[in-house]
Amino acid sequence: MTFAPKSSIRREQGRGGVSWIVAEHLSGYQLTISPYGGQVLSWIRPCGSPLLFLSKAATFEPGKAIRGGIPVVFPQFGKGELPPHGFARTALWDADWEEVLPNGTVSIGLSLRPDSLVRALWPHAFSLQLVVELSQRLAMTLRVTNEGTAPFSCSTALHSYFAVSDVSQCIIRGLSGLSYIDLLRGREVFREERQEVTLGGACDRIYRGAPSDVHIVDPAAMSAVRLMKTGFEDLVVWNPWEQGAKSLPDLREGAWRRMVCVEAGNIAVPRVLLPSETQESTQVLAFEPAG
Ligand code: TA6
Repeated sequence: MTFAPKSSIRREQGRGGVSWIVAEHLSGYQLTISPYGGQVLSWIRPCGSPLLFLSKAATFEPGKAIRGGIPVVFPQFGKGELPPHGFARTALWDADWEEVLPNGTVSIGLSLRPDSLVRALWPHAFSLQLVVELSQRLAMTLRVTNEGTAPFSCSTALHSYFAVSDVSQCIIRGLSGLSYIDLLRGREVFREERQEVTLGGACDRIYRGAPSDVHIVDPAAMSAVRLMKTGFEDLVVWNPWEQGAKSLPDLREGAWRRMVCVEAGNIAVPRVLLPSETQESTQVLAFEPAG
């Protein structure tokens, strides 16, 4: 008798007193999501290799962001009037569904609506929905709806931390010809001329009008992650490097070398949502062997 592999979903006691959603696709890809922050914490290949970086010094304390995985940035990117990267990544989201579809895809729906604390921070009626679907790919769709009677402006991003062997060897393909805002050079705007972008030091850039398809290549692992996006205009490339990492207590010494953030978002130009309008953005990640 042969046993056909099946997809599965279960709950596990996570850190910070939160119950984590742990899923495995019939192909062997695995995923962990925390309702705290609506955050994908891990995405693991069938062979057991993690494709996302999660800091071993990450704090799982209420009110603090988890360093790694794929934090959801809303309604603000970076520093500003709200906490850095907004409040979505430190809020407890509702898990609306956790199911295996007939084709074996694992589908998880999470949502966030403002509570009194959030309304005090940001007085706009909104709802966020994040749909995460695991097959041999990891698909994430973020929907922002203006539930109020007045327009509001917001930025969104999926702040993905990719695991790499050595960030100094990492190559990002697909950014050539784009203009980018360099946050380490006074937000000056430059043009990317390279077909293959490599990081030789700290990097914090918002590439504008990025294409729907980029590759994050890890030459040492002879592998790549393909990032496909729709409804996200920009891509941020970030690594703090050795000096910058020293100011991040939730990053162990030297760990900066094994991560690179490539973040799909609507950042350079925040989006204005009219009453009842929904903005839908999708990111699909796929592992690819890279010779
Ligand atoms: O991803 C770019 C960035 O805005 C950087 O400037 C850096 O601050 C990073 O996000 C991490 O931010 P966090 O608040 O998670 O430490």
